[in-house]
Amino acid sequence: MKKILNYINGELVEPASGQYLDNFDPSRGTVYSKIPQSEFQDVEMATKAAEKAFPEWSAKTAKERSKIMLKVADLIEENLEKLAHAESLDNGKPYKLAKAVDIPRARDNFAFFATAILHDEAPFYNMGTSGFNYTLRQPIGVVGCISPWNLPLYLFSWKIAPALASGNCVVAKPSEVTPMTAFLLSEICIEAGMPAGVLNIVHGLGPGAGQAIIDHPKIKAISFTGGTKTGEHIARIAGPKFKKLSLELGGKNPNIIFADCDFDKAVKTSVTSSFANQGQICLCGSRIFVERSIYDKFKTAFVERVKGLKVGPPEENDSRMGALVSKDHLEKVMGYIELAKEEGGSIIHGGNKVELEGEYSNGYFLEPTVIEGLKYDCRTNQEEIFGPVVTLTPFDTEEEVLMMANSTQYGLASTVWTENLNKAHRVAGLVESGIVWINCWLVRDLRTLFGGMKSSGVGREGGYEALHFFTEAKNICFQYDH
Ligand code: TXE
Repeated sequence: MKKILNYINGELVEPASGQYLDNFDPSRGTVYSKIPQSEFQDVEMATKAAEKAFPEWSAKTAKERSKIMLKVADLIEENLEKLAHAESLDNGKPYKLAKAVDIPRARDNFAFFATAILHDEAPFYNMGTSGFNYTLRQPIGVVGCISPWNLPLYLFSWKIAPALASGNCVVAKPSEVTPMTAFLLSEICIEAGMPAGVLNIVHGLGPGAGQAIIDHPKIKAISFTGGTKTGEHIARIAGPKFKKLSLELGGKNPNIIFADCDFDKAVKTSVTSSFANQGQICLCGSRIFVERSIYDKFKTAFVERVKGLKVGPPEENDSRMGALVSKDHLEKVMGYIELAKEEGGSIIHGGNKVELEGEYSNGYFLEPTVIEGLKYDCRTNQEEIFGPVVTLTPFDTEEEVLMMANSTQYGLASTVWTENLNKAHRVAGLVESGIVWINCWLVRDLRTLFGGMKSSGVGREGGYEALHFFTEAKNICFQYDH
């Protein structure tokens, strides 16, 4: 049975307690590896290593840090298939998806921030003959990165890369549910010649290793992606310690489809935005609002396409959906399907576990599920389900759909389908979300900001937003002698 190790001070080490946790293969429902059950002691060792490495790492030029990070990016690319298989096995997502999206994006995250620091500029405020001001951005020191299980290496690297690029040293904890690719990244960093202590990866539970990271007095900033409840908890602890906080939390994203949309593209893309990664992406459009005049036409076409989605073993090339990430999560999502029925919804497709044959017979598979007939403000339409479950709701006016779309506590992402330019940009400006896609979904330019409002989080990731988060800005003023 493979044992994952922590990556502390440049070495792969056992947890101080010698305790390990089971790591499940969600497609087979079996334990396939063990992960360290790290606690405060391991986080303390990692933080000491990061503190020791900080002076030298932060003193390196952008070019020197960039070189090492680009080597990591190259090694991720070289190990694409190995990493994609590991991601698929650990998370349950189709191998094809991991190979096309998750791992290439992890490589891009390292490459993007390794080069962004070679081009950054800082403001200079000229006071004419009396003097001038300039902004200095300096690394914070030791920072904490805590990431979730849905896009494991993709989101893990999305935090680590800007933190390292801007000269910080990192104590990172991936989700205990999907730790494998973070472990493989440790091996890649050693091969890339990442100096000891610059990046430390500590595996373990949230209340254990995770809590130790947010508590640690020497860890000055926390970048977190995960559930809103956990984000709330982290803010309560880290707030009074005046740590910088970046919280990327849950979503309940509206997918707004007007009658004057490009119908075929809206249907096709909505199937992907509903069920990609088994609906386990915080950006999935789980509430589909359709203008009444095309509601029936859309419903028929959408369900027809959904029927064609194969739920199967992640390794099979034609599997469009794999297993949900864990037994607990499968039960949580099934619970919401029951709730939808209690709230008066009709399941017009799916709603059942998928029983596969042979070695996959105990996997956590669920049909893509489409529900209609619910009120916009019922719990099913207000709470994050985070699985392959979407609701269809008709609307009559722009005002009505904006009221319904904006009615939840969340404000992460939204999609607007219309060929009317004025309407597209008007609605995009009025919908309460940090990210709006017009006639597309999950199109990502890494220079753009990323994040949500309301209960979807605090702060923004991406591009210079991320580099600014991981630095302290200083204004230096100089006055000429007269
Ligand atoms: O998230 P958690 P989970 C949503 C989704 C999901 C729910 C819970 O609705 O059902 O969140 O998912 C660490 N101190 N999203 O359980 O618990 C934990 O170990 C410090 C949306 O995965 O928030 C893991 O590494 N750390 C999200 C990370 O936090 C703690 C993607 C996320 O775990 C901790 C995933 C603590 N006290 C889930 N408790 C998105 N926005 O993409 C937990 N952790």
